[in-house]
Order: sequence, then structure tokens, then C-alpha cells
Amino acid sequence: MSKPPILYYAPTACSIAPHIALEEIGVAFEPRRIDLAKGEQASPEFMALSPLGRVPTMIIDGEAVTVNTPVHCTIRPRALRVLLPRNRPGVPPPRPRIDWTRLWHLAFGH
Ligand SMILES: N[C@@H](CCC(=O)N[C@@H](CS)C(=O)NCC(=O)O)C(=O)O
Repeated sequence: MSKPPILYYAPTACSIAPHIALEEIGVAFEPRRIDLAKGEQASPEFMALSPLGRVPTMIIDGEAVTVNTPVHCTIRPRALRVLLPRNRPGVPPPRPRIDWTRLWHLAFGH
């Protein structure tokens, strides 16, 4: 992630999942609100980024990533570095037994 990602989100929508994830792992990002009630998701500009007209949609290095799972997979490497417990002397490093990013998506997304 060389440039700050742009997250298209809507309040109360499932885009809250990557929104929380980015906040938690401390990634600088630009949130851009899409007003679903006004139909902004169907605007030609947004549809050019997200052909199904859905949030979350994230722009990373100029490329659009849509749908929660791919969005979470994209930010996963950073999340694992930041959120997993740090190694302690004499204690083997923990291995993730679940892909918490997918669990997060299931819990907060769809
Ligand atoms: N399975 C997709 C669901 C995306 C989705 O349905 N987003 C809803 C908000 S929760 C949306 O953008 N709805 C706008 C519409 O359907 O017009 C994901 O996990 O990203």
C-alpha cells in the first residue's frame, strides 16, 4: 500500500467491517461516503469503480477492489503484522489458526 487507500463506505452498511479494520491497524486511508438512500451507488462515476454499485469498494494504488473478503485479504498482511502478539524470548511465535480477517468479515459483514 504505497498510497493511502480510498474506502468507499456507507454508514450502517457492511463496509463498516473494513472501516473498523483499517482504523484498528492504523492504516491511513481516505474514507469517502456513499449515500445509499440517495442512490449514489448507482452513479456512473461509482459504477465505473464498482460495477455492481456496492460498498465496500476500496481503491488501492489506483486499482479498485470490491466485496468485503477481497478487501480484507488485501489489508491482511498489514493486519497480521500489527495485531498478532509479538514474539517473546523463549516462546515460539504464535501461528494464526484461523484467518481472522475472514472471521471478521463473517461477523460484521455478510
Ligand atoms: N457480499 C458483498 C455485499 C456488498 C453489499 O451488498 N453492500 C451493500 C451494503 S451492505 C450495498 O452496497 N448495497 C447497495 C445496493 O445494493 O444498492 C460484500 O461482502 O461486500
